[in-house]
Amino acid sequence: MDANLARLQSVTPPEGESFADSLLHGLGKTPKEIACKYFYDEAGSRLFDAICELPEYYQTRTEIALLRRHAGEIAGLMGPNVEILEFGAGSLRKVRILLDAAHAPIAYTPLDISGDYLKTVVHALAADYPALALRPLVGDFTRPLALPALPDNPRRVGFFPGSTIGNFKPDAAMALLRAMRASLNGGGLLAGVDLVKDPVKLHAAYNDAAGITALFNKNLLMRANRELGADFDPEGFAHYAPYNAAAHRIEMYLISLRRQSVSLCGRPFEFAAGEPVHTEDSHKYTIESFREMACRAGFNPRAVWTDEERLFSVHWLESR
Ligand code: AVJ
Repeated sequence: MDANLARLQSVTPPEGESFADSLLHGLGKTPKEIACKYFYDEAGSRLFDAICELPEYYQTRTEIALLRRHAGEIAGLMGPNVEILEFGAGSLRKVRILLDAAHAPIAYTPLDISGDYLKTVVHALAADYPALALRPLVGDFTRPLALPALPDNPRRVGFFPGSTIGNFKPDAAMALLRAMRASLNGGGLLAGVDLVKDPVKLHAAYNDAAGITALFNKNLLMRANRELGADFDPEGFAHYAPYNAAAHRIEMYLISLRRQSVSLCGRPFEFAAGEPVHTEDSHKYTIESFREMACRAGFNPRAVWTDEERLFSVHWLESR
């Protein structure tokens, strides 16, 4: 047991909607949908880590290079003795860059929806940063959060990398930024945002040659089979991820390849041949359009960093 590592704490109210509720609701709708947050059970989190290593998926390596290149400046903007609160912490890889550059950070609070995965990855971090108080939280950052206070109430800064913001429609994204601002008690937010670009490059990033994104998408069905005893045939669905240029977003679907019936929680669900199930949106922004949205959410956008090809952006937003 690492002395600096607190026990995994749940911050999502237990009466909340479950995967089963959400799936029954989403598959009962026309058109059918599954909420993208359910990608991230332990298997899905690992598949996502594999996506981040793909040659076509430029996002992760571009963002990491930006964080490394500007770590000193970022640390200066964050200031000393902070608590870093990460929304959707995943593999905990990127925060190391911040922790190494930050001036005497006091605490790191990773929040993730996959408690199993968080539990596994947080130990290595605890061993590498013995002076840091680690407060792993399992929860859903789209719901109201009851964040536990830390002993000395350090200044809090938010970290929201990976363009996770892109999963939300613009109105919801704005509301989410607002809610994050409220949970930061006046502290700033460092956010990573994928940019609009050549649609061919965007398309390739979500339709990789190795088929990992297809497996990631189909993990929703596998997860329903594992956790809820559903009988989805993953071969009976195709991964389909077109770029909707007018809406500036990648849209992901699972398309039923034949007419089929699937049993879920004792109820039959019919799929027509060719019927889509919407599983994810991944919105792309320009630097300006993101800064405008951040303004409307009550932030003052300050520094912004991008790469030579303008593939990805990292934004420092101050609370107003
Ligand atoms: C983690 C939500 C940012 O939208 O690019 C990767 C998830 N989906 N490939 C993204 C994802 C398909 C990813 N985000």
